Amino acid sequence: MIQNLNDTFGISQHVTFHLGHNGMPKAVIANRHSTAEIYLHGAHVTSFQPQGAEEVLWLSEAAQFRQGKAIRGGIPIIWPWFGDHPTDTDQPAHGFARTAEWSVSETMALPGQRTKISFSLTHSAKTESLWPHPFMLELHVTVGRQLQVDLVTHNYHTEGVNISQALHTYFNVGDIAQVAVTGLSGRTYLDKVQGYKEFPQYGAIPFLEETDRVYLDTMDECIIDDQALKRKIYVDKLGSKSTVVWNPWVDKAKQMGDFPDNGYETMVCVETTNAANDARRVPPRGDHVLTQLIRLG
Ligand code: TA6
Repeated sequence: MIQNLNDTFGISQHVTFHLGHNGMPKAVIANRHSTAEIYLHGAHVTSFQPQGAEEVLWLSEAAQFRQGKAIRGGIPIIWPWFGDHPTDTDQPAHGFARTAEWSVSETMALPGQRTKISFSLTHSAKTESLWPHPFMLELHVTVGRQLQVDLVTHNYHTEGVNISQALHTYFNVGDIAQVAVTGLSGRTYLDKVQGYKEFPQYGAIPFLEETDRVYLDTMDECIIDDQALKRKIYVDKLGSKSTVVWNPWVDKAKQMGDFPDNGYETMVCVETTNAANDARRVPPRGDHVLTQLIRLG
């Protein structure tokens, strides 16, 4: 399989394919700007590292790379529902895209020595059993000094379909006690930790306890100000009016088997979403694009 992937999609100075953790296939992007890694399992970006910089994404040391399990960290693709299934509690939280086996559909060397790789997931009997709608999902990952991730929903149905989704990105930080997220001041958020009560956001978001918030009506760029690593991570977006900010903190970290007990100290999630009142209706035979843009300041 790896040889076939390299023969078909490999591009020297840009893309090669390898067996990663637990023998799972992954694409390795290496160009003059950055390196990145994407597993075909879940079309899951697990690393993005601009040349000369620290790793930008957080990946759990206890992540389980196996069928049916989402990789903990990186950029999980949450689709076609965010959070618990709207009606059926037996369904997996955060949908099925992140545990599905995707296919590589295209690789390209772009002008300016950037690299683009695309993955696709098409409806099947298995997906129909979970979600009775014909679709094709694409993930485009463009690696330059900036990382651009586009999640494209193609509705193959003759009727519209409702989705909620996220690019659920885990960012690597030096010390959560010295991190603040800015860009959401003046917005309203639903606080999952307090039964989804609504609160206004004044100023920067500090991390002093479990933090799990859905910010509403925001097209804002967020900035992760990391004093310990002396850097800022800029998280911009398109096709989204909601942003989730999450840190599990001590107790929740302990409850997750694929998350080190102290892992909360070096990560924060800033998620580009269509969640809560920002769920989207994709028109018949229509598309919706959710884009996240990540760069260092
Ligand atoms: O995006 C935040 C959140 O919804 C949290 O409530 C927590 O459940 C997190 O996602 C991780 O969910 P997971 O299913 O990946 O363990």
